[in-house]
Amino acid sequence: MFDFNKFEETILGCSNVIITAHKNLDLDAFGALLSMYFICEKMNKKVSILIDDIEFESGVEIALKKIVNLNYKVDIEDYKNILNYLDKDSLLILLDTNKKTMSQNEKVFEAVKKVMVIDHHIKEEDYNIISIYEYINYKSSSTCEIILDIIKRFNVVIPEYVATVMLAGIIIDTNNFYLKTTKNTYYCAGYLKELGADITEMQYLLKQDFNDYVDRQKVIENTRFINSNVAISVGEENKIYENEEIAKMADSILLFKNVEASFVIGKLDSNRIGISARSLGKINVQEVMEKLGGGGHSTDAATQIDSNNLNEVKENLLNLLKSIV
Ligand SMILES: [Mn+2]
Repeated sequence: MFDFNKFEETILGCSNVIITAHKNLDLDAFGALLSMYFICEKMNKKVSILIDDIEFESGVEIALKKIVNLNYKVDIEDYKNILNYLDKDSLLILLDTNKKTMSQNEKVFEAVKKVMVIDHHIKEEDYNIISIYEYINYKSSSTCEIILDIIKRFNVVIPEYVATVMLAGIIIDTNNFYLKTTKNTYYCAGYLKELGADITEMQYLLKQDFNDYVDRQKVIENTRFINSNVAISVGEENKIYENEEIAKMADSILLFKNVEASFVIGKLDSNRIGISARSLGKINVQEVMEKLGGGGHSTDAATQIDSNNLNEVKENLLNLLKSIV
């Protein structure tokens, strides 16, 4: 359970708040940053958002421009400027990741003494953040859903456009309310509508890039099936994929008829291959990923392998699956 008292006490007990999230911001991370900003403001804290990204995903870019046009006074700073804001009682809130190395700038962890983490990703064994308070729940659909519970609890009024961004974040992270969606997720969506989320504005945030879509379809087109219910897709030989792209393709393939589990293999860089695995629950994909050096949860797992040989990785996976399914 989220400890609202501890959360409030931690915010009230610091001199100022710096909020940050993972690199390559997505709409869940950005919605979380913005909404947490307004929560801290409501608690009368000086608050700034740390963003070091230079390029932005198209939805995030649109949202960034929009908050400037709407004249929302949100203080966004890069790492260099943030250093001027820090003292021994500053609080850093890390959102939508629980890894320092994945954060906007991991150096900030050396510059602050107090850290809070709010996230919905699996906490791995090498977790190394010493925090005053952390809430990391992989069962939550999104960081925006966790933060919306804080908004409800403290009756925070967020600007309408922030509600729009948060709703887009929930939609992205649940793949349109398919994944990790609970009663509370729908309730949050309804509450965001009440706060003024605009569906037309949201569509602009969720628009896909045509070429990315075509690239994903190419991989999906090459899906092969084992026992007709396990799908395996392999990325193109000379293409490097973002981790999230591989994960999204595995999410998409799980939606097809008969598919109980999906595995997508793709190059993450010249000598690293990633596998994302998804399951509806009957097949434990965590067991499979663990045998390949990875981890996760029974319905949502992944691994990374030092290799540049897609075929070999696929064969290893196939062999493993033959003994399981
Ligand atoms: Mn997220």
